[in-house]
Amino acid sequence: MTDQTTTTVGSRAGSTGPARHGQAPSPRDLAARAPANQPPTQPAPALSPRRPGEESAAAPVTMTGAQALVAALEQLGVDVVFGIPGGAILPAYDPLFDSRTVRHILVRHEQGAGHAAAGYAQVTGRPGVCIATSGPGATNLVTPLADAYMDSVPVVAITGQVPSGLIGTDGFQEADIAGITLPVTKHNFLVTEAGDIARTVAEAFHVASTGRPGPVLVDIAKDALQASTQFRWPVPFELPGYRPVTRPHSRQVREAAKMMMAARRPVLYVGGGVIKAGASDELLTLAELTGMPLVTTLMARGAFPSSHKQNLGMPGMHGNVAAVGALQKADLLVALGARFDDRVTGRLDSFAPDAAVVHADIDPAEISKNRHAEVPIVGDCREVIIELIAAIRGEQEAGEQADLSAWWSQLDALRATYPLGYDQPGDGSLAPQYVIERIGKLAGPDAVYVAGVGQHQMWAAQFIEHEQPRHWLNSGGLGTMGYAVPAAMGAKVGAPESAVWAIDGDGCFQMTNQELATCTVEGIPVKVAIINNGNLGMVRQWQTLFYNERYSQTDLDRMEQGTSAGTRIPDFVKLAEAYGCAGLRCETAADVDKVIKQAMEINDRPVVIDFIVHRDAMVWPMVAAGTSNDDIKVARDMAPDWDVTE
Ligand SMILES: Cc1ncc(C[n+]2csc(CCOP(=O)(O)OP(=O)(O)O)c2C)c(N)n1
Ligand SMILES: [Mg+2]
Repeated sequence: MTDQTTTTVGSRAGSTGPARHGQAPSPRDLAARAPANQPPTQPAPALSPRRPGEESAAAPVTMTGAQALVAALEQLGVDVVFGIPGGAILPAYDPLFDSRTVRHILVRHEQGAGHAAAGYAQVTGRPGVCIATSGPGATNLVTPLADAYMDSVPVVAITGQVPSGLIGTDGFQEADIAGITLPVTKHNFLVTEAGDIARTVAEAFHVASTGRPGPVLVDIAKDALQASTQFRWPVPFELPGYRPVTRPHSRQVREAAKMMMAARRPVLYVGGGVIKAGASDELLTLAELTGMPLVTTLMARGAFPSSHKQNLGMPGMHGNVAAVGALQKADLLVALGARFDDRVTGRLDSFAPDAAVVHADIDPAEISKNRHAEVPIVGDCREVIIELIAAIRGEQEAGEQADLSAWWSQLDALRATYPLGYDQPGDGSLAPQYVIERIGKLAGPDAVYVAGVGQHQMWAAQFIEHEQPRHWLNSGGLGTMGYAVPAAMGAKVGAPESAVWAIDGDGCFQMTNQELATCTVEGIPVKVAIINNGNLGMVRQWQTLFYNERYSQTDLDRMEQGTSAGTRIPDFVKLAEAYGCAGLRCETAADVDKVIKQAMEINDRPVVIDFIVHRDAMVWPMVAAGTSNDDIKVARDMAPDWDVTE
């Protein structure tokens, strides 16, 4: 840095290069992306349409730091920000009031702003933006920032800070948010000079959206927002040392291609990085060229069509037997944008014991972090796959290609013997899996599905056919209850033409449902399916299996088991109506389709459906935490026979 007024506070190692998505759109695109409820507009006239980093700037314009912040957002093509004002950030809200291109959505809790920004980013590929005031406003952003960090989502958070003279004095509403978020942001900045604001915001967008995407926080002191400055655009970056590598090393790629052609039991282990890189088309080509089986992790659902015969499904703790078995029996894993998460590997020392590993990732820090890679490839997944395709074509022309038929018959036997399934409850109550399956069928592959965290999340990953990238959003890494409603709100703002379904738990829903008020007031007609089992189902499942059915603190309602007697607290239908949403309830299998269709017809306001489901349904298969994938159970005390034949 050339001056000390912008403090760069570091973070995630390694990383990265321009992502396919997430680049700031040209201001010319602004009119096309104006929010539905505002007329298309042009960016502020006096400013140059060039991107930051380009040579030569327009003549400087005198304005306040706050105006420079808003002008920078406009120049970066930001069409929406989610936030709540307060003392320290108030100067920024004044020029924001005048912006013709940046729509501000007033949320009800800053956590909602953060998840909404992430939901927006996940469906559009562009950074999502959230704004909060200093102190408690900023600390309310910590959870969504940590969430976005774990799932590599480009989010830019802008927070007001107390005036620079008060920093360090325990001033009113002072919190060291740069310090607090240091471990959960890709990068963050503290800005104390008006003249640094525009450049820092441009840098934040660049860092958030290039290389391995992630959240970036810009904390701006109130006096910097109020001071006068000269605004120029574009502004050159000052990011020494930040040069993400996107082009893979060709020798590594050739080596990987050779191994792929020689392997007898290869598996493509596909992670969320493939979606971030926009590499789904290339992945399809690679898969069909090689005929290899593939698995798509929780974060990669939709990276490759679920309906494609080469897709074995989801691996991991609640993955299906064929997908988990494929990894365990493989002689080669080709990991693409995946990070060998413990929920996928199970006990690491018994994970895929016979496999050599090719690991391609844009973040060098991921490679060999959990599992040694025989062939490490640092690069953007799309570029890696394109080069792999070329190298494999070369190998194939030279006559190289192992016969995978024995491998496929082994996997097909597992697939046929242990398909995903569920039991209908004996007491006539609704099976939660059935509800989710029907939503997936009726809403179809063009809808965007956003899950909360718990059993319903796993069933939504399992029983909805995920056919397209950026149509499945969930909190994979952090497992944040409360993610679904605000993330669905952000997704609907980013993709207004798509139906957006939040599949939420009754526990999760109670953490952030106040954003339904935002959805109603702002005209964001999301659909929320509450899978209401009356309890913290996933925790209860562990109590059933590992704590002798001692249900300590997991019941949420006051309903009597197996009856409709008792009190619904809260009554979600009444709650929905109180928020101005349509509120529906469904308690029987016979009504499921009818109620879903009814919800699909309502598009002038948000809809909430309270699906009353069986309270004891369990997610299967399951690899118990800390155990080996080899010990997967398909039902309680029931292990698969790995040696089945067709
Ligand atoms: C913020 C937060 N607190 C606690 C947990 C631990 N936890 C994981 S799943 C779960 C239960 C979720 O209940 P619900 O939303 O009703 O979903 P269900 O499992 O019943 O489908 C809990 C408490 C968490 N993941 N996140
Ligand atoms: Mg529940």
